[in-house]
Amino acid sequence: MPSFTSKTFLAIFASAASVAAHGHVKNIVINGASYQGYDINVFPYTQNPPKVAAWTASNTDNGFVGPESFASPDIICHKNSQNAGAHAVVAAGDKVFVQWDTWPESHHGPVIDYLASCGSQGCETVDKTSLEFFKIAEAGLINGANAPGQWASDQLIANNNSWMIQIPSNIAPGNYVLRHEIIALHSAGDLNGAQNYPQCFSLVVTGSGTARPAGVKGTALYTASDEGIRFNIYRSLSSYPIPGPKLIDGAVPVVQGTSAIVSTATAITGTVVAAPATTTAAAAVTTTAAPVQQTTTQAPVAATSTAAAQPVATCTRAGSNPARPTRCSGLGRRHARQLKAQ
Ligand SMILES: [Cu+2]
Repeated sequence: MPSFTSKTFLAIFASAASVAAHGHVKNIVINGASYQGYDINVFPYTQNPPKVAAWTASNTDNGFVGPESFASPDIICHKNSQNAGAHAVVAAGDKVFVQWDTWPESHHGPVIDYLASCGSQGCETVDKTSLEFFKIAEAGLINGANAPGQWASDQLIANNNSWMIQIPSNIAPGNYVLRHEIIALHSAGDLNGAQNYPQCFSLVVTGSGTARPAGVKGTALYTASDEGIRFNIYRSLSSYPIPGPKLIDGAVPVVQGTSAIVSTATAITGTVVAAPATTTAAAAVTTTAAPVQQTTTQAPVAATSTAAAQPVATCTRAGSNPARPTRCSGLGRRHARQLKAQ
């Protein structure tokens, strides 16, 4: 029987970890109806994946877009992203609860949300490079007393890897892309060390709002030298300048909470006209006090509201600063470079 070397073990561990590394949005919940996200572990390998409200992406390692790509279309809705084949409907003023499958504790940083109008043609066919994003919510440093601080990402983890977004009630009805993003700052003290994890969803917003805020192209949201992009978190902090354009008038303060799933909804295909979401099969009725249950057909994750099993093992920690991850499995050159630099 061949001996099981530590090298073999590491290889196995690394490949297993690369699957689970970082995260992606598994579903969004609107008024109790859960819409499936872009399942990056399955859809890229599926002949005819379902049309969902989430935009596609090619980051099958659950990796990130770095500052060197801020001028590339990859920053808009993640790597090689293509239009969602369908959309969800939400009324202005309503909430969209975004559920990630996991998030590593070490990857501290802000959580930022944008909308961009797709115009009357709808978001299924819009050219993503023409989208102009305006910021509807942002959260960054919560408490910086003890490095590396408490961040919006930590709040997201504590909230069952989820984030509550409220669509401002003044937004004019129409077709919009929701761009939800975590920026991980654990390496951001180095130039090009920040890691952006954008996730996009196509929405039809209903209501009687009239605001059509101006926005900026995705490729103009950030630069590598922005104060909040090149930023060292391993020190005592009193503030953090959240990057990107200013919040729009009417942006709603971020209040976190949960949104119980009472049904599973199928995203709507076809253009423009706002129809009420058709919901099916009230699969798992939960009360608002109960932990949110996963109702998609993916591997059932028994969600717990405690922070007991947060995935921190995707990045091994080493070096003089134990809080500083030096290696994230499955992630290419940046993490490799860091390892070398240690
Ligand atoms: Cu990482």
